[in-house]
Amino acid sequence: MSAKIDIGAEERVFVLTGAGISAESGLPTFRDSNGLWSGHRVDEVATPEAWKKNPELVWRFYSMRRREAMQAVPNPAHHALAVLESRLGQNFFLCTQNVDDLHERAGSRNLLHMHGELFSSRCEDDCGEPVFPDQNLYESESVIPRCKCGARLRPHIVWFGECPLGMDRIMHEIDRCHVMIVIGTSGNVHPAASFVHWARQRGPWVRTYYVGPELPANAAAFTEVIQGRAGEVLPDCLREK
Ligand code: BV8
Ligand code: ZN
Repeated sequence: MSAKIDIGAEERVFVLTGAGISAESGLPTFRDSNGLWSGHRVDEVATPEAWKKNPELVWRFYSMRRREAMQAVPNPAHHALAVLESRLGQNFFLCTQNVDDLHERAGSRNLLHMHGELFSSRCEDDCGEPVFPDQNLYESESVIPRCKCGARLRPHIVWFGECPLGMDRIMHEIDRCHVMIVIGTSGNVHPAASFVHWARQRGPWVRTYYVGPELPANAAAFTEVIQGRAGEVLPDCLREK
């Protein structure tokens, strides 16, 4: 039986998830592949410079990730968070670093993708055309889609060096939470890795938990670390008293 995360009836919960929560759904994490995503280095496929240099390679990479994510299904950790949300209602907020749609498919609703979404695309020039849902695969130069303005369409992903999405909402939710639960993230990528510090700075009454099989880089900042694979330990941790 894993440790319990007790949540009071009126307490607000902020959850941050990373690639680790999707690991048991078969989606590779960044670290497990030694910093390589299917043979590609981050700076070859996940930066604005990579896009300028080789948009075809970037679209091949994200098309492969779309294909993988379409074949994946939510695991018990995703479902446990959706159950917690149904229990807490508006006192629950989920921020994910992940770009897959497994949280939505498990039923999570009050959710923010701070690093963008795999199944959305947008104009590379931000000409005003809206971000739109897009499940298509673009695997060669000739099929790279164009915006109405003539510019190329790009994945709606926050690359390294780009500004994360929803930071105002995230800061607001950190400022009012009583409990922060961080799941499956190595704590190497900022600003997400700082959220636990921002929460702790508010005062000793804020309780912070980490759930994952290895200690994250920011482990010392957590009130408690619950070691284990999220799909195995999270349902028990969050089970109602
Ligand atoms: C920004 C979309 C300014 C792409 C991603 C030096 C110091 C501090 C910061 C920087 C610095 N140098 C550069 C920076 C900035 C940079 C950064 O942090 N770089 C790092 C590498 C040093 N950050 C940025 O550029 C960000 N932008 O800073 O803008 C700003 C700041 C504040 C306010 C306004 C503006 C933008 C970063 C976003 C990049 N895009 N994703 C895509 O997915 O294709 S990041 C991407 O990699 C993921 O989204 C994720 O965030 C990250 C991988 O991290 P994790 O999710 O933690 O995954 P990882 O593989 O590392 O770890 C997996 C974990 O799961 C492990 O701990 C493992 O133990 C655990 N696990 C494994 N199995 C399980 C499990 N856990 C539970 N259950 C299991 N079964
Ligand atoms: Zn455009």
